[in-house]
Amino acid sequence: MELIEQILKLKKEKNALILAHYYQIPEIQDVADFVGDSLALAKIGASDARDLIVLCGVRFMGETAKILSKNKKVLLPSLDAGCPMADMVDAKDLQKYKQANPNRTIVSYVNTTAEVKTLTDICVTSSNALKIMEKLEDTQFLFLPDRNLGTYIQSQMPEKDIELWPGFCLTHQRLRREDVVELMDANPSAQVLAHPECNQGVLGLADYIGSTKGILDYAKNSQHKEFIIATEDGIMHPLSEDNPNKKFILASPRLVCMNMKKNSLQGLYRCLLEETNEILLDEQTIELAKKPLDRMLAMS
Ligand code: CIZ
Ligand code: SF4
Repeated sequence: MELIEQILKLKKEKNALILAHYYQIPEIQDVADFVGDSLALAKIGASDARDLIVLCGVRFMGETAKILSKNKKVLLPSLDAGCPMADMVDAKDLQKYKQANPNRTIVSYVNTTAEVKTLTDICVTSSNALKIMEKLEDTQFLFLPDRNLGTYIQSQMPEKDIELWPGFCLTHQRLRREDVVELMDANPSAQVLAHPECNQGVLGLADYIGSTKGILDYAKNSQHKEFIIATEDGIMHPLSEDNPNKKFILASPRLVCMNMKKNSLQGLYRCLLEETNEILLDEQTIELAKKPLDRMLAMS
């Protein structure tokens, strides 16, 4: 309790903005000014007047916020909170791919490093990927890094030629189809809500497939009362807060992202106090990485 009060006091003194992703621990979500997905957080970071931002999430989210707010100070409570999926694309490999395939439009999921964004034509998130790719007139794409989200997009747009980078989210990949089948048998009236980063076996069982925000909106608007949730454990907190009379069952106790969970209240306090762990990117990287993000924002 004392720690929470100290964080709130410091935040006020420093006029800081605390942003938290839905996959953060409940205590961090509760102390934040805004909780959202990576894109919503980056947009709020850019439009808010405060110029000190503490982003409680993983590194690519901090980088995205910095790219969209280059004159602000963006801090990450744990600088080593990376995203193994983002790290599955090496910028040099992507550069080679582009040289060999100059006609393919490079579509990058926001879960990529700033360096990879500099080599990207347009960024997408799990909530706007399909809508944006349907609007593009291009016919040949490389989608990276998530092959699960990419396969889902391919299935919805069979007329387009989409090559997939072989990346995946370690956390969502741990969920097996059998885990979901077992819970469906035990909870026959529950609907299955799945994130597109889950594997195809799991997605084939889903009543709804969507981003974190998509899952939250679906659960709120649904007449159903029970749901099996196939995404990272942090989302259980806003789901139960928003819907006290509905039941949510996490599809597996293994759905915990170790990187998202590197942030703690103590780490947040220290980061705010010492203003350490700043996200620093050079001007050229910011300028080039901003282009595909701006293109996405203009189209969504
Ligand atoms: O973009 C995000 O915030 C991620 C990683 C997941 C989602 O579905 O919102
Ligand atoms: Fe990366 Fe998956 Fe963790 Fe999200 S949940 S930060 S995609 S490893």
